[in-house]
Amino acid sequence: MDERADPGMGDPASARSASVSRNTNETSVSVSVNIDGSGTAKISTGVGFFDHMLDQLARHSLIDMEIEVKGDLHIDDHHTVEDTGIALGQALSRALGERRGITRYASIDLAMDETMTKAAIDVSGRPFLVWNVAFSAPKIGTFDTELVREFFQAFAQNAGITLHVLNHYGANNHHIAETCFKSVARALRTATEIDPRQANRVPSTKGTL
Ligand SMILES: [Mn+2]
Repeated sequence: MDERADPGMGDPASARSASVSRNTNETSVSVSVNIDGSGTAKISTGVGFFDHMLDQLARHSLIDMEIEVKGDLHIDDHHTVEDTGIALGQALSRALGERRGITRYASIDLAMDETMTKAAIDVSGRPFLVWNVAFSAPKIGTFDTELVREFFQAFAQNAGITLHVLNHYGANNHHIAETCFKSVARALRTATEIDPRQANRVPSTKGTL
């Protein structure tokens, strides 16, 4: 495995951005993020439904994301989805740096038509996923619904965030998946934003995250 990181050294010291390239025998992933962006997305994973979900993640987190993946889709979508989650999580963690000044905690109950999903985030440095989402079908089009969890597991682990996702109810599996991405996006936006009341402090009594 070859992993290279650009911690954004060429950017101003205040810029919260990072790039990660991750190459294995299964996938080649390039990710760039800018936390203080406007939600612009340039996404190409070769998996249409996943591109649609990542678009939502960028748009509603206001984190600019460029994601290009070439994966072993002749096998299935699993490696592509998981490795995108790993690289995106690593890029976010690097962009957050020592996590100084962040709001840290956020949660939202997000409605979409008949579906309601909660995401609660602690940008803690401690990776943890609690996943309480059930799909009523194994596929959305050609996309395996179980990969939604795989993505968020890889993302939370590598971003160093505690992430709880709870689907309260819903009937349509596309809506259930989409509310997972949108609720995480909105919670991520708030939790990673600079809190002006503690802009130069690490938000922990330990002094480190
Ligand atoms: Mn949709």
